Amino acid sequence: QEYTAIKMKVLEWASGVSDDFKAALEGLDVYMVAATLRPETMYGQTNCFVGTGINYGIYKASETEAYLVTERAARNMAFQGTFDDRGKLHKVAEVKGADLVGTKVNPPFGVIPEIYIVPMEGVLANKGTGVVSCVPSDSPDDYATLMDLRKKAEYYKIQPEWVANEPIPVLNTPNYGDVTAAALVAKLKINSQKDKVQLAEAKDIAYKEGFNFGTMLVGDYKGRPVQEAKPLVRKQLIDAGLAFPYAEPENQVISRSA
Ligand code: ZZB
Repeated sequence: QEYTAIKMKVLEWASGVSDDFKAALEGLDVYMVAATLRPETMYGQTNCFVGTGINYGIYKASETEAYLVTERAARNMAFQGTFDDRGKLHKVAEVKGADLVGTKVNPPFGVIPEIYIVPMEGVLANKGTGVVSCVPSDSPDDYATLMDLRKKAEYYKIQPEWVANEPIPVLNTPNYGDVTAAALVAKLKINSQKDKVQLAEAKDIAYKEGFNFGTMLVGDYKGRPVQEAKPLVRKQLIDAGLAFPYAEPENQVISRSA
């Protein structure tokens, strides 16, 4: 499975992280790295998800940069030549997902330049990087999760203003309009992120409709079919140093709804 790893620069840590943690990161630009199959939707990021019970590490990529991902992902990256010191892990700090909630990051190509880290229940520790970009316009899981977070901010230990961004129209599909995920969540009567079966179906439809019939509404490839724009936006992100290819070995591939 070939993902695009998206580098979200940390602008401000949540109040949950310790002073020792911050001290360990002195002099480094830290990026939370999300694995996505849909680089063309990055304009529509409203948040970024972590699993509250997942352990993350911060690994040096170069003298000046470090990436926040699961150890499993860092190991894959090391072998894929992502880090200057190929094949080696240099962990500078570790942190629990719960302590990252409220951190502010910059999403590459995002229409909204500063977004907050919030919790998602279904984030898998053994898939991608354990960091997930939230695109509620085109991912039904993300849309349903965002609605849950808004309804129960206190329960999820978040500030309401962290989830105040509305979904941003990124692409049009002839059958579901400019905010495909919202239309599908309504159509399949999905009430929350716990409605796994309907969400799996909605995701399947959203992928197919977006890829086969979608037209871009924003960015340099506005007006072009998603099928054409997808590799072009991916290349733009990579050329700008905001993303890199990340592959998941065959035996590690897991589907979100599995
Ligand atoms: C942004 C995005 C925008 C995504 C979209 C999807 C969609 P899949 O489909 O199951 O093979 N993801 C990545 N890592 C994890 C994880 N550890 N736990 C849970 N979810 C994860 O998985 C690929 C997608 O699952 C990734 O692409 C990511 O969300 C999420 F408009 O990134 B995506 C219809 C889907 N649309």
